[in-house]
Amino acid sequence: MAMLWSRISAALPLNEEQFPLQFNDKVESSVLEMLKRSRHQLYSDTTSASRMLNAQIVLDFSWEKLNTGTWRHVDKEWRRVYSYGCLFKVAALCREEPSADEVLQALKTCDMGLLMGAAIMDNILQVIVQILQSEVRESTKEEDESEHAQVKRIKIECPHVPVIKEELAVPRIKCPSLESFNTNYLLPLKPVILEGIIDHWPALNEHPWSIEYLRSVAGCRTVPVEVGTRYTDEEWSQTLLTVNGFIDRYILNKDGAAVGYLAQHQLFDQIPELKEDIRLPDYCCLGDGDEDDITVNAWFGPGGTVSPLHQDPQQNFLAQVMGSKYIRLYSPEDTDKLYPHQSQLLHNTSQVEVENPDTERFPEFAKAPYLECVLQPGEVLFIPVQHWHYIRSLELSFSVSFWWS
Ligand SMILES: O=C(O)CCC(=O)C(=O)O
Repeated sequence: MAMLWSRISAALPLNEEQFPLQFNDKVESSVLEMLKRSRHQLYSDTTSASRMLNAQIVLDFSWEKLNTGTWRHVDKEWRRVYSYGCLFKVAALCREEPSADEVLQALKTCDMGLLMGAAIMDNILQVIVQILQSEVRESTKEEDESEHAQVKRIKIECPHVPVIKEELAVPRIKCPSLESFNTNYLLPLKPVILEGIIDHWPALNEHPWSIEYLRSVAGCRTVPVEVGTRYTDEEWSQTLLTVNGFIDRYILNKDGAAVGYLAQHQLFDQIPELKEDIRLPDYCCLGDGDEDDITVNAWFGPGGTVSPLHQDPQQNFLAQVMGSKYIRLYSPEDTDKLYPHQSQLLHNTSQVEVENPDTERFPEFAKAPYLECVLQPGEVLFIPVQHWHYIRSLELSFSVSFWWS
């Protein structure tokens, strides 16, 4: 650990004068004063306790701002202040011979900054997180090896796998040309399974994604997790866990926990090692939007995870990397037979439990035509904009979806 601080400080500006602290007038002068004090402490001798105290004041103050009103209305300046607070806290934790526990705390602090803050100083938290991660990897190598032995013993689940009727099956096509995909599927907004278009992804080849691999690149990272069978349930909630914690609790189900789903759109920005293992499908270039506007989502969870029937405002390529999923698709033309929730928040979600519908409450549902499939690793489902989709994972599964326009 002795080298840790020298690696972190090498990523920081050389001196106080070169360390930027510019904010607009949304940030009160008392907060700016605290930030300046923390910056000064970074380059001078003082106690860890004093460094920690100042960093915590910055964090507590900005956390309050981040949690006031709706997220959309939180001023970005406060997210930047929060990131600075994280940076100063990491420095306080790592400056003097940190214990293994302090390094883990520092890693979690960086992740909180990456998730809740806004990028500062050329995304310095991302740089520091890589340094901390390599430190943690070194010190937990032995533990990882014993984990591997355990992972091999995971029981293969026997889910209820629906038999897909041929007349209802989503059509399949192998590596169509851009033009053929555009004419036959994108313009008429028809779902299709694209085969062979992600075979080159490192996630399926060089380092096939598996529990062991995810533990090795991201095990100690803190990520948001959804807890509960489906997001329409009363008991559904969100929490923060390390990827290792998520795997132990919800995949290996060590303590018999409820269903948890790592479903989020920030994972690939937060953990670049995973982003390098996937590629944007070429077909996204047929959209009008910019590449930067494509949202890439991760969906990692145990068998039995359900995404209730819902629709989204963009085109979607759902790429299956690990495990398989049962998927049903309904056209937006049949929305009136799908009984969307009345509330503004859930108006894009159907009230019907697709595989166990209440036929008395929702009599029209049985009349809605649909397509279905079991999506296997290496396959990509095109879900046209506004098409209703219901998804149940049949086993441990990792999918990546691309929302594009
Ligand atoms: O795979 C899932 O569970 C949900 C995917 C989804 O709804 C989406 O990509 O829009």
